[in-house]
Amino acid sequence: MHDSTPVDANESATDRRTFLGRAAALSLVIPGIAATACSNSEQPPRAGATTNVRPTHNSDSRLDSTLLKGQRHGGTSATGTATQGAQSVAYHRWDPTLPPPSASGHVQLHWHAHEAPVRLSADTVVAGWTFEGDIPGPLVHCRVGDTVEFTLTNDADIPHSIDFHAAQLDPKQAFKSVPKGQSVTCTFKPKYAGAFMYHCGTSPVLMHIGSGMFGALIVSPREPLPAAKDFVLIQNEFYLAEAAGVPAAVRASDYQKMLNMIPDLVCFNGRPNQYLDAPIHVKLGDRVRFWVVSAGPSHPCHFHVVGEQFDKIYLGTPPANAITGVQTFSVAPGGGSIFELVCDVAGEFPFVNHGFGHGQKGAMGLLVVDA
Ligand SMILES: [Cu+2]
Repeated sequence: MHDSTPVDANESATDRRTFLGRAAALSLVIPGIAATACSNSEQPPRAGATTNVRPTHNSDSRLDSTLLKGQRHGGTSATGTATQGAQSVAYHRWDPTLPPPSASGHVQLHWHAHEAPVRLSADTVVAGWTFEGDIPGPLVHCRVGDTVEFTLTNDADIPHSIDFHAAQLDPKQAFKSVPKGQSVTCTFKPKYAGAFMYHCGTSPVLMHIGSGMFGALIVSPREPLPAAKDFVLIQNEFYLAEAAGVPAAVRASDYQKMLNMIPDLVCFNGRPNQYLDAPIHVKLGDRVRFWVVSAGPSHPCHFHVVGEQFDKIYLGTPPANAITGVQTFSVAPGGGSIFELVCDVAGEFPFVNHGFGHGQKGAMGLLVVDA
């Protein structure tokens, strides 16, 4: 499902040196402390790597804000390998189908953080910061109480990290940033069912989510929910610079635009209007369940299905806290909600962000109910 297009290892030049200079200002070092739930692989520093460093932190912590106050960081995602080979990157539809949960109850994941160009449409490729080479990152499905054992290895020149909203862990350990070539591992058992975001938590977190480092971990309850066609929709915004300064047709993510919060594109599953172009099909009589995550980085998703009403929305962990007969419901950035509808009418039903300034920028799709 997730293309991982090879990228050219040759890195160019001035941009990279400039960026590395900035990255050095943010350089992080991992203390030799192993937490019970999380550890960091210790490796010798690379030649030229700084060792006179400040403590590990992540941007969700007060410590992080303090440490980074007034420091510079790169304002563009066009770093390292993010633009290399962009012209040949293929488009693929991001499959919204929820895969079955792990049968073993043990989910073992080892992902890589790396920079890679990602094609959003026929004419737009972004310089992405990614988990596993795609935006969003891999879709994960488990059940409450399963064991999730996760390792992130950072292949990029700047530090990255993971922050699982489905977990309850000490963020200073489990979600800490790791420099290039190092890994961080954490293990947890999701306590609640729901549609949970994960993202890179490295400062500035706005830049890392805004450049593509986010995804969804879906946690089903132990007792299965009513049979349904299950789909995952992760809404995010892209804030894109003009193509100048990077290879033609590659758009870098622009930090200043992220701060201004006026996106160029708002997408379900990383591509504008992809489910208008290739709709989601179900059959008359089906129950449809949308697991909707708002990855942001800054805007909510006001989720609505034109011509339908939601039979249920779970306000908390399902199956508890369901409300019924709902027309539109907002999912906060960093949040997730579960929407169910019963397809008792055949036809084509647009699903939209009913905040139409954002719907119009790509957060629309089509649910086709075939008779
Ligand atoms: Cu990151």
